[in-house]
Amino acid sequence: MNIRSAFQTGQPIGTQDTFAADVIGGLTAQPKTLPPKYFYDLAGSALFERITELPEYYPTRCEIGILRDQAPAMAAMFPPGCALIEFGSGSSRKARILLGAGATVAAYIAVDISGDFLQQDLAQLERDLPHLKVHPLVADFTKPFAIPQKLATLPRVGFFPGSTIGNFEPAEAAAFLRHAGQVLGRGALFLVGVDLVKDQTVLHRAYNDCAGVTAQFNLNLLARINRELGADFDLAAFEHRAFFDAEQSRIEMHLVSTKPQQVHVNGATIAFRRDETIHTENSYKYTVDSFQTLACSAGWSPVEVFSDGLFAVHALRR
Ligand code: SAH
Ligand code: AVI
Repeated sequence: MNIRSAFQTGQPIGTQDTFAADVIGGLTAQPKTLPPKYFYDLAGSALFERITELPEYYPTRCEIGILRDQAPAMAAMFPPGCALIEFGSGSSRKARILLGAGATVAAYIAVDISGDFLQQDLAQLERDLPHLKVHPLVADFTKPFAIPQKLATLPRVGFFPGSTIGNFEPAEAAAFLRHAGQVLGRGALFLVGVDLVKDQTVLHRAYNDCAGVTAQFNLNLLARINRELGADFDLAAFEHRAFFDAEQSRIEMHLVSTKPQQVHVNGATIAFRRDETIHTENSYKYTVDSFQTLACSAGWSPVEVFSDGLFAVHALRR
């Protein structure tokens, strides 16, 4: 199968009108916010990949280590001939480890909002694993999306690595887990990668790297708004700020206006005070217990936890 011919949109992921409405809605709110899903255009996805290589950003290395050690035990839980559905697949690097671990996986469905980036690595995956049906799906994973009919009868296993679940507020995370339960079906296995609460210095460094790549990733959101909505953000007049809020157990990421200024976005004028921020992302950190409690509240039962003490991959059953 040619994966380009299979490349589909699972549902409308939002037009430029939706993007504009979300941006204006966020920038006219108090405090100002922007939805983190808009980080991931082609440039943003490439910057995220660079983040995963940074010495300070431990989550990717930790999760890959856990997957390399434990993939055979995880794969032993897969029903034969299943479809592996990854939510927010990015480069699909972690799915490759699971797909190579011996289970008879019939199909890999890679769901991601970053359509241009999604296409890049899957052709190679299909060449490497010719028995596997590879199906990219450009969709917002928080909304219903259509599984291709020819794969619809396969038993499903869900995969949600990267601690992307940490980018939701806890109530949104529970809603997402319920929604994923509907997508995956009764009795399904779900592997969810979750970053653990840890030493605050380690957390702080992971989001304030010396090379400034996380700052570029954060600022790319404004660059994207300039590119796609014809806005006039002066990127030199905004600074990256990230800190750990222990009470809420989350890293907060902001863009700080370094001076009083006005920005024009899609016909709206947005005023910034000096030091006023746009809250661009939360990255919640969980303990094993606090995540299991959340999963149980959303209809999932914990069956196993694979952890190196810094990061945890939870196996859940619906
Ligand atoms: N799974 C990969 C990538 C994690 S980065 C890993 O573990 O390394 C988060 C990924 O989720 C990005 O590829 C981003 O494009 C995607 N994403 C973020 N919000 C999304 C949404 N609402 N719907 C679909 N994909 C989303
Ligand atoms: C994708 N997500 C889990 C990353 C995180 O750690 O919250 C995104 C990221 N933001 C800054 N660095 C990485």
